[in-house]
Amino acid sequence: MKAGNTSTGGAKQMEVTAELKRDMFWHMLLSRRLDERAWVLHRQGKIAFHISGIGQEAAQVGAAFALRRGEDWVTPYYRDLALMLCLGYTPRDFVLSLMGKREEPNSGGRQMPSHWSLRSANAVSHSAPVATQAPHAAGIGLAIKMRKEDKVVLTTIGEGSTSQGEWYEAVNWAAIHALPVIFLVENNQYAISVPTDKQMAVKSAADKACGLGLDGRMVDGTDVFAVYAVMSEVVAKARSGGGPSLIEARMYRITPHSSDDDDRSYRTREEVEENKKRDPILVARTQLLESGVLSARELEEMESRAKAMVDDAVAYAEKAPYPAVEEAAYPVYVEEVRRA
Ligand SMILES: Cc1ncc(C[n+]2csc(CCOP(=O)(O)OP(=O)(O)O)c2C)c(N)n1
Repeated sequence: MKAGNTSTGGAKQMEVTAELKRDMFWHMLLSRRLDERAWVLHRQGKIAFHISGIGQEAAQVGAAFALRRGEDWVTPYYRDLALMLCLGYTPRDFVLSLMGKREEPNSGGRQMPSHWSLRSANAVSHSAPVATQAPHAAGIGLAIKMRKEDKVVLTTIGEGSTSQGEWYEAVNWAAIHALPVIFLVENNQYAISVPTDKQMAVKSAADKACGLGLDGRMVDGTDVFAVYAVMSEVVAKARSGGGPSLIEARMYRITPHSSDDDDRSYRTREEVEENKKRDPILVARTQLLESGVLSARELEEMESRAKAMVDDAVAYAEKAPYPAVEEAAYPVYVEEVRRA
């Protein structure tokens, strides 16, 4: 993946080459095919739980590509599979974590799946209470500023969770101290069963920025290139001491909230079908095919490569060992403490 290696922050990132576009699309597609397989694994009874990022790939890939991988920091949220794949998380890592296997990088099989952590990408795992990743990002941003490092922090969240006190505290703190933090709200229009207009009185989560003293921007979260352009700008601004930004990328949650939710009880099939017309994979694929950046043959090759990687990840994870019972408390409690 080229994001971390080739992106430099600032104007250069705005030049989106054909290769970069194909690379972004590849990560979106891989994420989608993996995510779809997770649903199948759940229905086969092979995993206990899945929370999906289907429909949110454009926002996540556009954001990830604006970062320097391994230098910048990320405090993500549970739907960020595509974001994590861009930062170096592998399909094997994902399926291992779905199955709670020992080798998975989030927590060695202790965390819920999709509570991402990847040391090589400075990606920090979050807790299950929503919005707790936002104060972590503000804290990391403060450390970066105090150490005068050339880094930024990206933190993501669903729009419903921007109702939480922790989120306001984090944004307020980052704004006061002009910290290099990007608050990306992935507005998929539902918080479980609660639609956006029952969650906030403003039209967009980005409008909350004016009350807290930072820049707020809205972007079409189904258009990966639009998200990349906006993210590149605000990342460059944060890197050069211009302070935090609040971005709302709007899309639609195409799947139910999780594998344990029946969304037929609160939204119609017609609504879902209508919104699928702006499925970000469809939007990007159409753009790339029509502009000649991607040929039908290249697309087919990408599809078979993605399928092979997903098959490999499942076969690998199925054979991988679970953590041993004796290791359950480690590394939360180190040996010495447990013995004491
Ligand atoms: C503090 C807290 N309250 C409630 C929950 C239960 N919960 C988990 S996800 C979720 C919905 C969050 O919606 P949103 O922030 O819009 O993100 P989305 O899931 O739609 O991506 C809720 C209420 C929780 N995990 N933490």
